[in-house]
Amino acid sequence: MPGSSRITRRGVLAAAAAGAVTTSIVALGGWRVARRPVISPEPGSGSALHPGATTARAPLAIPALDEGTVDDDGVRAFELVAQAGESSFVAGVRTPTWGYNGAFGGPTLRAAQGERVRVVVRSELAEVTTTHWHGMKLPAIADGGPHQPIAPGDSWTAEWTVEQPAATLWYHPHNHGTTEAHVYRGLAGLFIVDDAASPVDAPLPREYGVDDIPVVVTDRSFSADGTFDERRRDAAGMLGDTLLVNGTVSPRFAATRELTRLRILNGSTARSYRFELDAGPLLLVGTDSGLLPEPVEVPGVTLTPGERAEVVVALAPGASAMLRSVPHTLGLLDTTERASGTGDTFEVLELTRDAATARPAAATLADLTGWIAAGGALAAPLTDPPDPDRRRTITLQDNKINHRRMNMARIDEVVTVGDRERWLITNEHFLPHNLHIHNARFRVHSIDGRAPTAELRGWKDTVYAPPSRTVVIDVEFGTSTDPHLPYMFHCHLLQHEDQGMMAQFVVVRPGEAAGPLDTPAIRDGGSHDGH
Ligand SMILES: [Cu+2]
Repeated sequence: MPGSSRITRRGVLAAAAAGAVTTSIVALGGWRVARRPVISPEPGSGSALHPGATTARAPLAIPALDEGTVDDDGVRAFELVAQAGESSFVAGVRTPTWGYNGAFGGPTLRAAQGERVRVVVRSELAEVTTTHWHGMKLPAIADGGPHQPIAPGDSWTAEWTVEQPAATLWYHPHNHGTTEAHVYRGLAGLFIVDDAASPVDAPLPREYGVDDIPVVVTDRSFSADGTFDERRRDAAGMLGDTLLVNGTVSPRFAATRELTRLRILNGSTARSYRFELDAGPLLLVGTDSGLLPEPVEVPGVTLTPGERAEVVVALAPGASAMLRSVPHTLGLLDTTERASGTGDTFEVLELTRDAATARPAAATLADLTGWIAAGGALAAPLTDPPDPDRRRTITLQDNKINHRRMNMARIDEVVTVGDRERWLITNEHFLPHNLHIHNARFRVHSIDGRAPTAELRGWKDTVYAPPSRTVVIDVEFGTSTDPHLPYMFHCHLLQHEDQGMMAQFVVVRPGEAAGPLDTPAIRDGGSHDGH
């Protein structure tokens, strides 16, 4: 580092700006290949609240890739087992955890648009759970929300046809009242959707575990006995002082190619992150629910719980880069910002590239820029949505939506299949909230009357709603209908969701009557009003 041994953000950016250690590629947008020499992390800077945790970096754990097996009937079949186990995140410390097909986290499932998929989820847990496919358009009966409980020892089968184009989706429990605890204990995995006709000529990294890397970012607090501390709560929910990235503390990924694609998921239950790269801007190629037509250079990406971003990092041989989460604002009062953890700094993931391990036949940044410049596109163009068929007003209060708490037996909204809807979401509360809509993807039309920034222009399924502002979104729902089974829309800060900040909608055919709801949870008297 020129003139400094301390790795401060300012110092790194200054070095990059001076041009001494980066090389500009002029083909498009000034994208750069980072050529900084390998650096050591600043001691103790990995976790603002957990000094000394980052002096040794560990190889980033890569969740197993599970592409299922294609049955005789042509269905791509997966099996998940929700189970309790034990993990060791810090040497010598054993932590009880939950996971799918293992002690923590879950495999990365992968299927393509147009495929029929079937997932059998068996639970070996001692309490009721569910498994929800976040971001997936699918029939309500397969959604895995609170109306599809899996009792201890039972199995549940979800089957659907993948409707949507390529996206980084994920799966996690969604049992009403215990979602935060179940996710916090470790139940979560990615579900990668590929395009039916994958643009094989697009020079985008796509080899899982080699240059296409899941980055599931979560935060935990540990008790003295090594268990996850489930009691430490702030207004936003449980804020941990230690990051687990795919379950790894202080991870390092050794890149073997110039381009590495990071599929970043904020899998935290409450914490938001502002991801930046010390070596320069982020090259954003995808948002929650799909790829952008072309890469966009952004200074950073803010992800609230449940949101995703796909970015591409370019590293020259011998170079390294640090993905950090830096202090940011959620537009809250100062005291609420602090209680929401937005002032914290984390080193999320160090990326290194050893000159000796270069793999051949991989796309370079020049390939990608040249391909885009020649008219290539990673996804369909982001055209302005058509005029909405109807508008809905959604207001957020203290653990309420439209002044009501979640009631499992109540239908809050009725959507007619095929309608394009414009939702006007206003956070009337002083706490941070976001909104996630099941069985849908949407585009952000405006925030407080202004057009969205580049990081919010793509397809989304979860959006942050700052206090006292209105976020306007144009929603496109899935094609399934069921007047008797609902989908959820809710705050994805999971403590809020558990406390009732969730509502239900059904999708019906034109002219079809909605309800009554008929699910096991309702027959068992599972109303949740006034929880
Ligand atoms: Cu909330």
